[in-house]
Amino acid sequence: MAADDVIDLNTFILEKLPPTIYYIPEFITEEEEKALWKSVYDAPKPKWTRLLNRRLQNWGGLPHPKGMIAEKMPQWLGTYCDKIALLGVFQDKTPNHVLVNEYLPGQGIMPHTDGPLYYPVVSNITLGSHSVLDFYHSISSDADNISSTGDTMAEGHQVEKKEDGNREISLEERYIGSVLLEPRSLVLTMNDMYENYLHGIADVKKDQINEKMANLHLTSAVQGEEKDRNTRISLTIRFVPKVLKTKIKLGR
Ligand SMILES: O=C(O)CCC(=O)C(=O)O
Repeated sequence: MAADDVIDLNTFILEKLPPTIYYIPEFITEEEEKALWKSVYDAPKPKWTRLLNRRLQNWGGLPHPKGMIAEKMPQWLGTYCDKIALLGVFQDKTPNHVLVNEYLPGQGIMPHTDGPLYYPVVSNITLGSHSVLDFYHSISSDADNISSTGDTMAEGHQVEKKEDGNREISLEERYIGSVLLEPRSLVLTMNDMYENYLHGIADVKKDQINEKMANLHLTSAVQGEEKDRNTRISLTIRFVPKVLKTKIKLGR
């Protein structure tokens, strides 16, 4: 998508999933993708946080219930915060927080909701490899993992008690569909889909393209095809409304 192209979001809405998800292919150019990739790997080593199953970088500050102490967004990310702000999905706000996730083949993120620290819209740019974002019904907010990293949920088989009985509902049964994330694409998740559904990425090394992927018409993939995953970088771009005005004072 050229920098001055006007994006009509209606063209990119995914009708097969609950409202509202937009999938915009080729949101950035190959040159932009290369430059972003280089900036991620040029970041100082201490910028990386290593989790059990992936690494991440946090830009813009650390979101906290009492408010985020904002840090200046570097220009290489600020450009995309501005570009996404122009889509209007954050109303008059400009995203002020970016999480960079690195996934090697076989790494994923446990199903989770993004929780109340963020304005309820999330945008994700994909670099490098494709991946598959899966969505699940959430049946109880107590049992959901309200975390911005998707890592506090116990690994393994996840089941929850149904409120009206004893039967447990497995994650598999709560699965509603997926979005194939191709390199350079942007996905926007908001409304019911943000508030009431979990999203996650399976820790697999390849994906079988299938009819549960709600955006196949907007991708180059063919049903039945098997795609190997390579290293993927995602930029999760959000707006944190509660920012502390006071700066931390060092010394006297
Ligand atoms: O990598 C992605 O596209 C999803 C990342 C995510 O869900 C998160 O950072 O909370």
